[in-house]
Amino acid sequence: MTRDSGSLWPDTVAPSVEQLAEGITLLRGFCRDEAPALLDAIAEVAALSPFRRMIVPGGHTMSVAMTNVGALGWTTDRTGYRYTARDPMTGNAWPAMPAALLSLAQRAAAAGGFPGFTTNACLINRYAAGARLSLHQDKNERDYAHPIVSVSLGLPATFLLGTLHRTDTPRRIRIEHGDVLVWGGPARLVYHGVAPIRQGTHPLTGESRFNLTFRRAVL
Ligand code: MD6
Ligand code: FE
Repeated sequence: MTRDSGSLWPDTVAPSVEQLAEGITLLRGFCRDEAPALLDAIAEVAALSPFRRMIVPGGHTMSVAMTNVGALGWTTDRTGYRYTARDPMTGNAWPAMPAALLSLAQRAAAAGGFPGFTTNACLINRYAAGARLSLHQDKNERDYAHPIVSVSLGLPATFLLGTLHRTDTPRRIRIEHGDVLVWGGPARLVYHGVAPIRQGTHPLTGESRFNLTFRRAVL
């Protein structure tokens, strides 16, 4: 099989490193080999803290279903966005971060120029066809010295990469299964989003896309 065969999944191309902006590195294919283990870990998390569609302060229900793993988890309801130590749906602590996830976050951060990253919070997003994430900044962590490591699995996405100014037209970047974005330093508060996911079937995730964003947050 050749690498440019049109019949191949686009996520079978060779891993590569792309600097998208100062502080933003796209590690293409970085976690492709460990994807099955990552998906097993997601299923274990979801068995304890199920995926749910949260309500934003404006009253709308998000199209993306979310859960969390790690000491802290990101949530939203009508009263606002915040990190919590407990899952508001179950009343229990968020599931503990599996070693496989911790290890990936550390290795990817180092490869993206942020050695020594110790994550304590990972938001897990699940997208069905049509689900999207509107332009936002990640600014509930309160300490922006730490990077974010973003892992994509399953169906591809068009990532919208903006600037520090909300009104600038974002670049459109195709993100595939196994790609990892490392995001920090001067880019930490850049606006970004995800265009509506196109219908499809991925051999490992079926009709879904998963995204994990590893952060370091404080309550
Ligand atoms: C997603 N990602 O890819 C959503 N945030 O589904 C994010 O919102 C994100 O990829 C901060 C840093 C990297 C990201
Ligand atoms: Fe984000």
